[in-house]
This record gives sequence, structure tokens and C-alpha cells, in this order.
Amino acid sequence: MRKGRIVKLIGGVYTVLDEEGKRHELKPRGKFRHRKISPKVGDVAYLDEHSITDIEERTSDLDRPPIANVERAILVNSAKEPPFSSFLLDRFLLMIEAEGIEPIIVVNKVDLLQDAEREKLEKELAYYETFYHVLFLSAKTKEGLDRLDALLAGKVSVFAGQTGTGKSSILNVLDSSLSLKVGDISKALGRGRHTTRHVELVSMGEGLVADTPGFSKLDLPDLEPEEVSHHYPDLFDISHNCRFRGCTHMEEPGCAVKKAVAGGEVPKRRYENYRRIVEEIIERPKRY
Ligand SMILES: Nc1nc2c(ncn2[C@@H]2O[C@H](COP(=O)(O)OP(=O)(O)OP(=O)(O)O)[C@@H](O)[C@H]2O)c(=O)[nH]1
Ligand SMILES: [Mg+2]
Ligand SMILES: [Zn+2]
Repeated sequence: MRKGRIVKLIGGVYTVLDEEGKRHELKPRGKFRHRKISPKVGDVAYLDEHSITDIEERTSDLDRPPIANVERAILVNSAKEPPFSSFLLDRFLLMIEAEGIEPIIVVNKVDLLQDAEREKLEKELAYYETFYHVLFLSAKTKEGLDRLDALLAGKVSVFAGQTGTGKSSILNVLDSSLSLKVGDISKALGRGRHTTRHVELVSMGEGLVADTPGFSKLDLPDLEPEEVSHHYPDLFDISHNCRFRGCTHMEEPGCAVKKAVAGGEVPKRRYENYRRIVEEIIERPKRY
């Protein structure tokens, strides 16, 4: 049986790249309709002449953007236009961490910053560098792109982020033969329109990278309030010293996280973002 990787899905038609580098346009076999899962980009698929007959078990599985089996998520933020938001970054990190995928933080468009603005943003992100790769980039001046290129080598990665942050632009600089469509920023900001319309995996050196449509809103993963900090590398380490097991670090007495925030070890902003996320999880309707 032939095996390959699903690299694209448009209008119900899947493009599968087989092990010999040949592309096939296929539909899934009918049996997928009776199952809860349907194939998605990133899946390792088995195929016959006409259809996808089966897919392998996934090592990771994201719904937004819809992609399976990625090892790294390049979280593309922009320094300006749209403005940098640590709240969005923290939500993003939670979503990726909860799927067991390694996040890489990118701040694109640094060419738009004045020196003082840049200094301020670097300061704000210094804390994250303890736990993650943080890359300041410009698709325009090409600053920082070599470092990103090195992180993509030999891996399956996905570019994800708000619409208009420059995901497609960065990929175009990394590989000029891609010619991905790039948006008009004034339109993107005004109406939250996406330029990229589908998820597509492309070869990049020895690795694979997916460009994805940007989003304007980000769902939170299906977690209980006390589970949220398990996916924060910083808060999780500190939480071993909380008085109560299952501490949500909200109102409980003897909370080591709150103490660390008061002592300045954890930035206030990071904790405030955490609280907003937990509050949102507490308030959202239960899913069954
Ligand atoms: N100044 C500056 N502008 C940039 C940079 N990178 C991208 N842009 C501009 O930002 C706008 C959006 O870029 P895209 O690459 O289409 O953004 P995207 O993240 O792919 O957007 P979606 O496909 O809608 O999710 C375009 O007008 C780009 O020219 C950069 O480093 N500096
Ligand atoms: Mg795009
Ligand atoms: Zn606590």
C-alpha cells in the first residue's frame, strides 16, 4: 500500500505527497464519514488509486489551525500593525503547550519600531526567553531569519498567528520560490480579513512547514481551571510549593504562585493574563 503525507485540503480534495515525492489528489474513503475523525493536513495517510484508505495515529492534533503531527509551532506575533499583545501570546502558548507541541515565539515587523519601543518590547519578552526561543524578526529587512531557518531544519512545523502578522511574508523570504500570497495590511486590520485561505505544508530544506490562515479570535483548550498552570512551564514549577494540591492560584491561601508574583519573580502581566484565562474557563458553558 502506498503511504504519504497530506499536504493540502481544499474543497474536500486532499493533496497527498507520497514517499517518492509524487502528488496525488484524492478524497477520503467513505468509511471516514462514519467515524468521528476526518483526515487533515499533516496526517500520514495510506492510499490506493482513488482514495485515502486510512491515516496513522496522530502525535499531535490542533483544531485551529487544523493540522496534525507537527512538532513545532512558530507563534508569529507582530511588533506593530497589529500591535503586540502578551495576552494573545499567553493564550497561544497555552493552546500549543496543551497539545504537547514545542512553541517558538516570533515577533515580526521589528523594522517598524523606534529604538525605545524596541527596548521596551525586548524587556517585556526577556522573561519568556528562560523557557522558549524568542526571535525578533523582520521579513522586510530579513533580520533574524537565519535563526528561524535553523530551527525549522528537519522538523515538521506550523506557522500560526493573528491575521496580518506576516506569516506568509516570512515564509516567502525563507524560500523565494514559494510565492505565497501576502496581504494588504490596511485591509487586514480594518476587517480582520485573512489573506491565506487554507493550510498548506511545503518542503523547506529537510523539513516541512505549514502556512495557515490567521485568526482574529483564539479558543482556549478544553481544560479544568486547576489544569491550566500545568501547561505553564514557569507556574508549574512554582506550584509544587502551593499549600493545596490542585491550587488554581486564584483565591487559595498559601499560594506559591501569588507569592512569586508579589516578589517580582513572575511578571504581573503574565499572572494577570493567566487569571483572565482561568476566569474565562470557569465562566464558559460546560461541553459534554
Ligand atoms: N514593515 C513590515 N511589514 C511586514 C513585515 N512582514 C509582513 N509585513 C506586511 O504585513 C502584511 C501582512 O503580511 P502577510 O504575510 O500577508 O500576513 P499573514 O500573517 O500571512 O496574514 P494572513 O494570511 O491573513 O494570516 C503585508 O502587507 C506585509 O507586507 C515586516 O517584517 N515588516
Ligand atoms: Mg498568510
Ligand atoms: Zn497556587
